[in-house]
Amino acid sequence: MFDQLSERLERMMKFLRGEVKVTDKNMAEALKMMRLAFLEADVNYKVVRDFEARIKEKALGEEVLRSLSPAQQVIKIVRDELAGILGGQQKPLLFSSRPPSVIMLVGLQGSGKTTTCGKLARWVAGIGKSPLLVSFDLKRPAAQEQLKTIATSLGFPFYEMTSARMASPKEALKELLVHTANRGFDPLIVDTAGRLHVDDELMEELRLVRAILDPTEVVYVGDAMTGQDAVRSAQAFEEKIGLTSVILTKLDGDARGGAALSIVAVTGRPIKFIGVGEKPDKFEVFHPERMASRILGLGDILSLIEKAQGEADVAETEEMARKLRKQEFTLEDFKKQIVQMKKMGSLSDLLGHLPQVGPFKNLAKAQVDDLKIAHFAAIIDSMTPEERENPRVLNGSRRARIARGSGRPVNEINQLVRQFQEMQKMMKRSVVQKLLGGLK
Ligand SMILES: Nc1nc2c(ncn2[C@@H]2O[C@H](COP(=O)(O)OP(=O)(O)O)[C@@H](O)[C@H]2O)c(=O)[nH]1
Ligand SMILES: [Mg+2]
Repeated sequence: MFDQLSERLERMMKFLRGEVKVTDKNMAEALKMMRLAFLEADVNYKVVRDFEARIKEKALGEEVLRSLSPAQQVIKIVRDELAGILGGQQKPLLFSSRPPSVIMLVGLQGSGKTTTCGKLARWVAGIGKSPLLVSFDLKRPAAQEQLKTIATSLGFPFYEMTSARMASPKEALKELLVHTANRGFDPLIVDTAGRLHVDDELMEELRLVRAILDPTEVVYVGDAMTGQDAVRSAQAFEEKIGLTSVILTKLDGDARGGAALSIVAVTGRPIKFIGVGEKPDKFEVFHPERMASRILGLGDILSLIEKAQGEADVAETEEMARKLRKQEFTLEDFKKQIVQMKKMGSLSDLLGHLPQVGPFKNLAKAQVDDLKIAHFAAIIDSMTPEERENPRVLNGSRRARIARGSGRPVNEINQLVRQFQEMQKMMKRSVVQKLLGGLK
């Protein structure tokens, strides 16, 4: 996610870390690096200009200049300001105190509305709600089918809306609300038609649906890959029908970050979720602060742990974090981790949350598959407790014995040990230690 932007900002931070004092001159240099990074990432120029002004003002303030590690202070300022332009505090999805809540998704064609309806239904079901799905995309017959298929495959009810019914839209919409309320569904998730461009007919249609359904949330679904185009069309939707929040999709692709970093400032609406893949579970609550850390290459350990908490043992995860911090992480722990990772989803997914430095970058691309995890576990099982504690004792004859015991070739054992050592080495780096230090 936002690889190029991250790389450039990391370079800027490295530059700052190398400076003993913060001066007008090196700040100007750092700000220039930052400005270029943002402009290249297609961030709205006004957003960049304001951002730069705020950083400059704070970074050259008294407190920073007098502090012991000015560069660190500046990095913290950059991180906080970045979190600020991403929206500050996480804003939760709103529900009506008088159910059903109505969540209406709008946006251009192909932005991911229909897919997101399914993802959102799955997410609200996860917090104990009973969603009902309906589509107002009546022009394209395939649109109804698409949402119905998604609803059915996820096991959620789908309400069939037809053009015939919509001939008298007021009645049709009221009927829908009664149906929803009587059966105890909450929320009603509403898919709508999209166009390639914003046009009056579409806006008219959406305004009508909006006026009658009185949605709790009108969510703009924007394709992050389209950068400033997504921001401009969000602005048009905001002006013509009014929005309450934003979901950005396709952040798994090579989106440069421009949409995410501009849309909140331009529309004044918070990003509540992001789509990070086509599958229904590729959906995350959007946390501005964590995203800021992630972009700056400081890693998003909190999201990682949250994800782990959903699927694994909390105490164990905390224990792992403690061991990593104290550098007591052994091969036995490594095994527990990879088995746990298997439970949590693909390794590359997970590693995307970690600091994008050193060996992790390669590991993330490595796509360790289930079979390989099983093999690694078998190898570690064939080791003695001493070997697991301290892989340095693994000489040739020990490796040969482990190979026989696990039924895996020696080169695979070498590979495992090498990966483990790389991980250990990387854990010793100060930036990771600092992050882990933030965890109790
Ligand atoms: N990679 C990726 N693809 C997505 C994401 N969200 C939606 N898509 C894909 O984008 C395409 C258009 O999605 P669709 O929901 O039909 O868009 P709609 O026209 O706005 O309803 C489909 O191929 C989806 O699978 C996402 O977060 N990541
Ligand atoms: Mg659609």
